[in-house]
Amino acid sequence: ELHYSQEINAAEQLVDVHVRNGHGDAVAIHFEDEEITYAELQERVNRMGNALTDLGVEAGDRVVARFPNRPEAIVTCLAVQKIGAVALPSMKLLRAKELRYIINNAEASAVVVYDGLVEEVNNALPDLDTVDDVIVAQRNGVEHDHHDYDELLEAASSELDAYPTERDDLALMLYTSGTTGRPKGAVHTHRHVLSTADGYARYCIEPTEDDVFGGNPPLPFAYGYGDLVTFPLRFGASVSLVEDASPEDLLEATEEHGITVMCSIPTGYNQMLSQHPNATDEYDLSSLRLGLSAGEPLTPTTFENVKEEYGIKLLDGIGTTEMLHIFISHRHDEEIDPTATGFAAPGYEGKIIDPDTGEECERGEAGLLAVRGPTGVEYWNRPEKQEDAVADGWSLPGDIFVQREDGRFEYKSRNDDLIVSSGYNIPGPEVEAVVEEVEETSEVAVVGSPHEERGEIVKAFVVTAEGVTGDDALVEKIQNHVKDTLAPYKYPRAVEFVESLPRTETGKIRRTELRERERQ
Ligand code: 3SK
Repeated sequence: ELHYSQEINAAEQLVDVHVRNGHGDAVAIHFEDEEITYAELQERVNRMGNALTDLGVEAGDRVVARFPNRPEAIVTCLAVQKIGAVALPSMKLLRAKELRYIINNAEASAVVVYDGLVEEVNNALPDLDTVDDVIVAQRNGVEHDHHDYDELLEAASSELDAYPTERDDLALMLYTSGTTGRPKGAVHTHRHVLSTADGYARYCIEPTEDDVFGGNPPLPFAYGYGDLVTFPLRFGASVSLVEDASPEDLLEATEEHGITVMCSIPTGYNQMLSQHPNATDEYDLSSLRLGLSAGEPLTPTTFENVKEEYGIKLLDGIGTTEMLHIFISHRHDEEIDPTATGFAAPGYEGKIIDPDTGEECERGEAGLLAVRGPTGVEYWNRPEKQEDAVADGWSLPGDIFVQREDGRFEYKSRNDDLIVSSGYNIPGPEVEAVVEEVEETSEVAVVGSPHEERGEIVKAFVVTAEGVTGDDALVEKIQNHVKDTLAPYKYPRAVEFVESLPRTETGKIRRTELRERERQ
């Protein structure tokens, strides 16, 4: 079990502790040509924390951080936590409609945003009920009439003592797409944040000060936040940040910054392998010691290809935004069976239950995964969702697994309508609702269809309106409408026109039947 003192502040633990321990000159963040030491990171965090306080942000307030993977994202989240407020990193692809819902639901008081991402904030702003301040980091010359990030930092004091937060005070809030279409805010305490590093990372990855974490999961994705913020900083290591990293960027960053622990999703590894089949001839990748993979199921083929090409093991894991990070994984130094996800991570317990009765299944029997440990599910203002996600203190991530005789957990499928495509969680019903807005459609069902590179793709089955023919022009119209309304990764890459949709006696769409049809 992990123990934390009553008064503890995650930001202080991730930065100030290292400076106090004489590690201030060590590099914390590599970004482009810049090397930001722990002492410099502390100064930026302090200035940002003071700037936010000067604007009126108080302990407990929610502050949105909307950035690609850049140092300002880390500075903002840590500054918010250091003053006792709650950091709410926002996925950069979100459109005004989604931002409006999230920001109003969280009742956020401020938004800190990269200028390249300010447009959707401006579009949402007239309907934001609680936001008093918008702070823009102007990096591309985008004109704005908000507070300027650099000016605020320059004017603010560089001295800041951490707010005396308690271990169960909120530190981080991440929105997750459920199957209902309305995102839910998963909230996490200072203790939760630290425990992801002190359990899973400490034992499964065993980071040292010499490690350089790098990769492409976005920081607002719980997986990215852990891999690229909490883990490197907890262990006095460093992170190589790359904005919108392509496979080539990651290989280049590995050579330039000496990445030792690569973090990506299976799609990311497959793209690196297919786009750069001779990567070891092109780049010096000798610094790599381990790869982390999550976000979607890892196939044994990808595991073997990465091992053969880069000479490293891929450590697969499953986590959820609700649990903040990985709860099932192998350890890097044990024999990895690539046909299984691994064992319950240190501090966690897992079991398989019958989805109907809740009874524990026998080893070898498929059922619903239930987990518990140092992190747990807590939604912001959504008690009805809390009940669905937790049973008797066990969190139910919604995946079907088998626990083998040797204790390893083997992934089978999702138990609900969430589509997992290239690591993005996409609720089918949310896309359905938007496709239905196209006037030429009458009925729509959206499911995941297996795809070699992306794991799954979003597929829409569409019954057209009376007298309308389903043709390529209509496919394009549907796709563009979804791209314009929701985050573009949610658009249906496949559209099939059908006469009717399979329904239950009570009229519910039988998505399971469509999913099964796709899998044949
Ligand atoms: O998708 C996952 O497996 C995952 C892993 C770590 C943290 C969060 C998530 C959703």
